[in-house]
Amino acid sequence: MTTEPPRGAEAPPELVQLLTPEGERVEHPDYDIDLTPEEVRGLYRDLVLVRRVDLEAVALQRQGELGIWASLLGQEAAQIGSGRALAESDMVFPTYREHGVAWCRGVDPVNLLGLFRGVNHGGWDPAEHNFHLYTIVIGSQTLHAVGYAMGVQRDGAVGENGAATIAYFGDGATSQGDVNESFIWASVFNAPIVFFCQNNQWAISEPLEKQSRIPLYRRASGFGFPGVRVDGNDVFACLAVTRKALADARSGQGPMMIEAFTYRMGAHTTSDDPTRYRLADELEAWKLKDPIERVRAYMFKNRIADQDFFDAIDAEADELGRDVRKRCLELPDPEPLAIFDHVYAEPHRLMDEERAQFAAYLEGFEG
Ligand SMILES: Cc1ncc(C[n+]2csc(CCOP(=O)(O)OP(=O)(O)O)c2C)c(N)n1
Ligand SMILES: [Mg+2]
Repeated sequence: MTTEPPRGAEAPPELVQLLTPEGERVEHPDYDIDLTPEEVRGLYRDLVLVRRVDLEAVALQRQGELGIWASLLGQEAAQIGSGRALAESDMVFPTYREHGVAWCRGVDPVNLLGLFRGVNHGGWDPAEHNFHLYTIVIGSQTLHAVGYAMGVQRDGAVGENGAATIAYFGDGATSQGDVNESFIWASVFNAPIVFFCQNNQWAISEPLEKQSRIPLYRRASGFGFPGVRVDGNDVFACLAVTRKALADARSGQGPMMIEAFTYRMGAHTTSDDPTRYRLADELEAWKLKDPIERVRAYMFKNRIADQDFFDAIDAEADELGRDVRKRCLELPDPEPLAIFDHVYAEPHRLMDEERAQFAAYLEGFEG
C-alpha cells in the first residue's frame, strides 16, 4: 500500500520560491530580490504583528465581542509580501480576509474589528488608504478593480508615474462569473491590474479540486495574460513576484495573475468547523511550512537578528494585542438610525421612508 502525502502538501514544481520552509535562501532566475537585514526584520515584524491581531480577533469573537471573524492564519506571507510590494498610489480591492494587506496600507486594525463587531459600515476611508472596503460578495471586487484600473488608464496614469490596481480573491472565487468577466475586460483593455489569488486550498468546505482541473495560475493564459504561481508562505517570493507584476502593470504592460499557493490554517470563519470536512494530517503537513517560522530560521542562521530582537517583537505583539482589544471594547455602539446614513450619497426617498418606519418601530419600546 502506498501512502499518499496529505492533499496540497507537496510543493508543486512550478512554484516561485526564494525561501524554503527550512529557512534556506534559494535563487530564482526571474524573480530575485535583494533585501537588507533591516527590510527582513521589518517583514518579520509585520508577519508577527498581523498574526497577533488575528489571534486577538478570534479570541474576541469567542468571547462574544465580534459577530464573526475571518482569520488569516497561515496566509500572512502572501498578504505582507504583496502588501509591502505596493506603492502608495496603487489601489487595493480586498476580500474580507486581507487583514495583513490592510496593515500594510496603514488601516487601524480596530477599524477592521469594528466592521466585524457590527458597529461600522466599512470602517475606513478607501481614498485615504488606497484600500477599498472589504467585500463579502465573492469575486465582485475584481470587476470593481478592473473598472478602477481602466479609469486610471483613461486618466493617463500609465507609464513613468503610473499607478497599478491589485484585486485580491480566493481559489473559490475563480469559479465565479464576475472573476472570469473581469479577466476578459482586463485583458482586452490591457488594464493596469494585478489579480492576486490566494489559493488557500479551500472555499469553506469545498476543496480546490472542485474549482479547477488545472493549476489556477494557468487560467490566465486562456484569457491572454501571464500567470505565475508563487509560494504563498514565502514572504520574500510574494514580495518579489508582486513587485514585478505591479511594476509591469504601472508601465503599461497590462494584467497579470499571481496564484499564491498557501493554506488556510484556521477555520473559514469563526462560524465554521473544518474538522467536519478536512483531515488533521493536512493541517499538520502545512504547519511545517509556516510562513513566520521560515523567516525566523533564516534570520537566526544568517545572524540577522538575535534573541533580544525576537523578544522585543513578541513584547510589541502582546502590547498591540492588548491595545487592539481595549480599543475594540470601547468602540461606541452606533445610533440605530445611523444605518440609513451612508447607503446613498444623495438623499433618497425610499431611505427616508424606511428610516421613518424604523424610527416609529423604535419608539414602540419603553424607556
Ligand atoms: C456571490 C457569493 N456566493 C457565495 C458566498 C458565500 N461564501 C462566502 S465565503 C465563500 C468561499 C470563498 O472561498 P475562496 O474564494 O476560496 O476564499 P477564502 O474564504 O478561502 O479566502 C462562499 C462561497 C458569497 N459570500 N458570495
Ligand atoms: Mg479559499
